Parts: sequence; C-alpha cells; structure tokens
Amino acid sequence: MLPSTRPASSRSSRPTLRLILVALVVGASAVLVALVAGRSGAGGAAGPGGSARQPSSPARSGGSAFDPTRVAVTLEPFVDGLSAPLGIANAGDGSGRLFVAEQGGRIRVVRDGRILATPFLDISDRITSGGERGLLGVAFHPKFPDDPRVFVDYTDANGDTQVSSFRVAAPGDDTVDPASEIAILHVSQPFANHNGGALAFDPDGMLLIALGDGGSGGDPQGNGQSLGTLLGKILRIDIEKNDADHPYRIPANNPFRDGANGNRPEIWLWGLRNPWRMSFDRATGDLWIGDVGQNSWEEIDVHRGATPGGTNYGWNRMEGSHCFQPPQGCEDPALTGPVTDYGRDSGCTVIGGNVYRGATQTALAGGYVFGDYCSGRIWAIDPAIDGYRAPVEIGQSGRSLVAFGEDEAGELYAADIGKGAVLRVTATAR
Ligand SMILES: [Ca+2]
Repeated sequence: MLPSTRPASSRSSRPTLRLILVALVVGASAVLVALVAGRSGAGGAAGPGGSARQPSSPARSGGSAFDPTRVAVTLEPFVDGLSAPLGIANAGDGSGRLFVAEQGGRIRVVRDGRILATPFLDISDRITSGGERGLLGVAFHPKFPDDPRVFVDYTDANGDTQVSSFRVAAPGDDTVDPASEIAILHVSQPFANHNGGALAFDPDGMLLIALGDGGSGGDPQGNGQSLGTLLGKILRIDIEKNDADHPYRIPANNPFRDGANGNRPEIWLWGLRNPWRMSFDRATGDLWIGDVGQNSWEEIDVHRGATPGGTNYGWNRMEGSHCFQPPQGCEDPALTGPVTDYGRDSGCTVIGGNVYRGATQTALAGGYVFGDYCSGRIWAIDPAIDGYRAPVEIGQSGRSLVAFGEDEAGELYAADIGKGAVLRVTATAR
C-alpha cells in the first residue's frame, strides 16, 4: 500500500518492508479491506451529493474536444521486473529514456523498452522505505541536461521528508553520483503516513513539492488549515540558486511570501490531505492534483495555469465535495472544492494522473486520466470544464496503480507497485 487513506501507526512504529506486510500489520485498515474485498461495488463513480461543491460553469474555452464517454483504455505491458515502482518521469533531454522510481531508493532507466541493469541513482542507504515511505518523487530540471540536476523527494533515515538534488557528470549519462546530493528542504514528519511525495516544475521553472498533512487520521494537528506549517500543502520554491547556504529562494509571486502572521512563505496551495501525485498539463500549465481522502471521498483538484497561488482545497473541513469537520455546515466561499470525486464504492486511494497530450492514442487526446490504487479503476474527465463533474470510468486495470507519468512525447504510462510493472496506457474509441 502506499498513499493510504486510513489512519496509520505513529512514527514510533517499526517501518515495515513491503506494501503487503504493511497492509497486514495494520490489518483492520481500510486499505487492506479494500484490497481483499476488491471494492467491487456499483460501477461507475460515486455521484455528487455533497454540500460544498464548486458550482459548475461552462467550458473555459468555448467547448471541448474530449468526451470521456467515448473512450476506453487498457494497460499494455511495457516493462516489468521492477521493485515497487511508484514514480515515472522523463528527462526532457531528447534521449527518449523513461525513469522509474522504486520505493526502496533506486531510480531505474528504461531505454528502448528495456530496463538498464545499473540504476540511474541508488540512495537506498539513506532511505526509510515501506508503507507510504521511501523514494516518493523524482523530477528533472526543466533545462536538463544544460542544468544537470535531478530532484528527488524521499523519506530519510529518521522518517522525515527530504528533498534533494543530484547532478549528472555529463549529458547522456545513465547514472548519477549519489555523493552529488545537495539538500534543499527537510520537513519533520509527525506520523508515518501522508508524506505526499510528488515533485513537479511549473511553467515558470519553480519547483513544486507536495506534502501530506503529516498523517495519523483526520489531521489531528490541524495542519491542512494552518499556514504556519508546510504539512498539508503544495510548496513552490525557486531552486536556481542552490548551494549549501541558499538551498532555495521564495518566488516573488508566492501568496505568503512576506511570512506575515507566521505564515510559511513556501506555501503555494493549501488545505490538502495527501497529495500523492500531481502533474502539469504541458499544453495549458494547469496543475492536476490527486488528493487522497480519509474514509469516504477521493478527490481531484486543479489549479489553473497562470493564476495566483493561495487556493485552499478544504481539508480537513472538507473531504472531497463533502463536509468533514464539522460534518455539516462547512460551507465557506474561501474553500475550493474538487473538480471531481468518487466514493468508497469505487476505490480507496486516488492516484492523480495526467492530461494526455501524446500523439498515438487519439481517443484520449486532451483528456485527464486518473485511477485508484485499490480498485484499479481508471477514469477520465474533460479537463477544460470548470466546476464539478462526475468522473467517467474508462477502464478496469486490475492493477495496483500508484502512479501515472509521461514520456517526452506525452505518451502515458502507469505503475503497478504490486507486480513491479510499468504499463503503457492505450485507448480506443467506443
Ligand atoms: Ca479538498
């Protein structure tokens, strides 16, 4: 299991080694129940019914080309033999390589459809792995390899979040020296779960870092709604000046850049529970976020490109489109609800995906695709519509989905952590 939805053991509990073991250790957890039961409830996504949903509004750009009811996807074998793959990235350097993060601390290189024997990076010696911990995110500098840095998010030996850069010695290298690590950001984690982990560069070249609410269940520390902590946020930092004295700077247009009232200037977006996976739409600059729910609702949020930061996505006042705390009367115009969500009859842990901008799967062109870890279901929505809409199921993968990711051409892949496989997303019209 990974980006779980259930309460978890505190950080004092012994980290376990593999996902199934974790699920067994926390035996009563919703995740295990979901795994065993298969969550084979009623088909399709749970519909609306919440009280704090964004109002629907017309399409942003005068109509859209993507209709999720007209497409079906399957996952085709691509590579297997990986150890707990949970992140997919490309270097944007024209090499055509795909990079796959393994939970235990290695990044593997896929070239011409084959996994290279030697890992790109191996930092398993400095990682706590298991459950929702491990090597959780990877992103290459937008100007790689002119800027030779690759950035990773991992759980360190103390169970805390560490974001660091590593630099390749020469363009085209299939390995990077683990000793080239420069620490950028360290965040103490009060509990073992909800570490977030996704990294992504925005169109301005700023590094976004997704952090969960710190864990346990229900956000007992109130981190999601506190601007005084980095937990439960998506951070935005400028890593252009990256050395021991100045690991990062605060971008001039961050909403809380002045640090007034104890607010953390790194915060870009807030009110998040466990933003396990996020991605930018390469065509629009929109940021798509899969925020894992507590016990009832799994949600997808969007932050439109070229709009100011500071959006509050509601946790823990809201879970999905619904009130969480308080159970009623959470309505607040300052909170932004999801663009879609689904209930526990359809899955247990949302895996945020990508807007498909590749060339080969024309039925999927312009659609936002995402899935669920427990049910293996895959959905799509029209990303151009503002406001809430129900997700449309477009596939049943039968996979333990933990990540989607793009290659340089915008072709879409998915990772199955249980079977150690990366799959290719293929689509047909229906
Ligand atoms: Ca929310």
